[in-house]
Amino acid sequence: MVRDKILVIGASGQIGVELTLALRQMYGEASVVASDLREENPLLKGTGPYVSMDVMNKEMLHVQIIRQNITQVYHLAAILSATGEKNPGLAWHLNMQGLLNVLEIAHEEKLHKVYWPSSIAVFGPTSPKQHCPQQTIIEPTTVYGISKYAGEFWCNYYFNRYGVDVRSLRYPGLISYKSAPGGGTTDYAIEIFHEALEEKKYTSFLKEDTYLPMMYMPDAIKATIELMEADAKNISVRTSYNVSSMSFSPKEIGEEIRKHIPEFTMDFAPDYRQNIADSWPQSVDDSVARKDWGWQHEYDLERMVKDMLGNLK
Ligand code: NAD
Ligand code: AKB
Repeated sequence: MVRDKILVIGASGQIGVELTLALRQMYGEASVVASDLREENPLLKGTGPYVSMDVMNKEMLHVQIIRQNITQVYHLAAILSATGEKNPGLAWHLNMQGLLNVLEIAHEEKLHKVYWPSSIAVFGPTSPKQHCPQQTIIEPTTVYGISKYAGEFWCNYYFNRYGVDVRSLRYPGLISYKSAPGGGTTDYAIEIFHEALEEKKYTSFLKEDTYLPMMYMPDAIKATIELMEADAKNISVRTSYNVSSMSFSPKEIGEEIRKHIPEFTMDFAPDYRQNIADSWPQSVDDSVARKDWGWQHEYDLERMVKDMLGNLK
């Protein structure tokens, strides 16, 4: 059996840091090359190889993949929903061209597998709000959502046309404490912990009753690795899988935090991100992922809040 060598693109980001560390535990430090446009995240230093790289530079990406004998790529570099609305052209350019560069090289170099995350942002105001199904009306209204939906179909295209084994998850908003979030609409659910511990109060940029699908990072890493380890014959979705674990509103997470920090108070000052949140479903149905490759989450709101506060303290 050929030993896999992995390249993580966007390794210094919120997901990249934790995914790189998890992959290094599984495959060995030297077998996972971290790369990013920005400097190496301090948590990655000394844990394995790092290269500074721009995914938009296709030649450099190609050279690195050949030079390092890469067989799998996890492509995480993207501009997220809130930042994307500030510069739609740039978000479209990075989110699309970066993915096309990876898919084209994966095809040319016959890479074993590619991972690329999509998002619940593919759904729009016309999608069902509750238990949004795997297949449904999908009319995204943010540039981020449009780029993710188009990306899903590029993945499907490269799988069907060239046999590139590319796999994908539609992550909900991800909550974590190791690495800072990168400009999403769901970032309030991370900021709230830091402010609760430091200031004992938080002003949410989303209204108190805005429910969104969310997931704790350990579950997101578990889902990613389980999908990538699954037998190819069990992968029936080559666009991107819905995955879900919890759904809550700013008010609900505030109340859960107050169980641990009784003096914590919240107020609400919705900004431009409210429109983005209002366009997304409140919960998603991930029964296809559960049936195909046995997906099961571990963290609900209560367990996640306890773990976040314990680690941030
Ligand atoms: P992030 O912004 O924290 O990290 C992205 C990383 O990509 C950053 O370190 C950035 O420096 C790097 N990057 C940007 N441009 C680059 C380029 N041209 N070349 C190389 N690296 C570049 O984002 P994240 O939250 O870790 O998200 C990773 C992926 O997961 C993205 O595709 C995102 O859309 C998706 N996703 C994230 C969430 C979430 O809640 N975090 C939810 C759904 C989907
Ligand atoms: C964002 O809010 O942009 C991300 C996402 C749900 O894709 N967290």
